[in-house]
Amino acid sequence: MTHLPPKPERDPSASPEDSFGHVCAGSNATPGDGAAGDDTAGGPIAQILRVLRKGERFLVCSHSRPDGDAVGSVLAFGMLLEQMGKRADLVTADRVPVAYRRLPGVSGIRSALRVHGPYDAAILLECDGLERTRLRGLEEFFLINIDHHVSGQAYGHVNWIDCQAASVGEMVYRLAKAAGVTVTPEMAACLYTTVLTDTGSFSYGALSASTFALARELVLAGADATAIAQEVYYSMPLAKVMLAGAALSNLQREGRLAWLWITQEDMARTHAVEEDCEGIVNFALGIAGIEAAVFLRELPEGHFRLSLRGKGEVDVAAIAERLGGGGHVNAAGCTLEGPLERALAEILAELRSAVAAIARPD
Ligand SMILES: [Mn+2]
Repeated sequence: MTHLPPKPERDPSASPEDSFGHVCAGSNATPGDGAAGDDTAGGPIAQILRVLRKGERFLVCSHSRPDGDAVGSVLAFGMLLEQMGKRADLVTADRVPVAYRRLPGVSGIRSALRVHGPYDAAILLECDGLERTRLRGLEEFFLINIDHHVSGQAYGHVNWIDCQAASVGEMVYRLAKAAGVTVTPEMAACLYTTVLTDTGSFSYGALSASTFALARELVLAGADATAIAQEVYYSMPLAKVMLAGAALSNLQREGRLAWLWITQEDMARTHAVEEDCEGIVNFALGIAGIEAAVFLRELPEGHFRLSLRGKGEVDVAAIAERLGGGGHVNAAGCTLEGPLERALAEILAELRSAVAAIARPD
């Protein structure tokens, strides 16, 4: 008989999972051109700095179910504004997940579903649309949209979308440098967290030599890489590990595909909350010979939330978009109708044909 963990006091609606946005479709700058075009006089960095310098009060938001990039970039943006002598209100719809609750300044992030106030602009970090925030009332503000998802849309009054950025935090770092503010150890810790988590500990995403150069600069600026990794990866609630066990007991493999799932009953039995589901899909993806993996989580109303992952050969963002979701090429999500057998049949049909289309090595 296993002793179950006490029910954690956490907001069950908070989860960082698959809060992706995705096409470098609409930026005021050339999409995906990295640092080259963004820093020019007419580029988005200059446009954003003009708005920030002119205004006094700003609202800084990110997507619902905030992940490491959302939390870290919101906090760092707040610090940037503070150094510029501005006032900043930091708001996300859901509470900050446990893994990020020890970041500097985190108590400054307010959880709300409606925003309202005398703001000179609202800054939206890593949202491919206003609805990603799950915040009401944003429409009335001057909107600054900063995103790195391939599905990024130019819905703001100023749009800076750079799909080459490893995290939105990297973009905030570039903005801070352009603004001439000091990257304090606190800001560096927040920004390092964005890079660490959005690259899966430097293992995927828009990973390049410049990602490691950025990590180096942030460590030089005072980010404690060991402490941050300990907090993010080695401080899991027991319920999360118990939930992973439940999911692993449902693990299935078929050729280069693997999948696993959890039900509402599993969630209840392990006392898990939504954010505990984050990362479970990686157990399936981590199997040798697997090209794509999916994790299905039963929602209270009987639908299934899917986390799709690929190792590079399968574009899971394209599959997720066909099914009404979205994401990155290697990491995406969507929601399908239940029951489990129906959702599985739907996603496996897509994945089987995607895997069949991969050229087999000789
Ligand atoms: Mn991100």
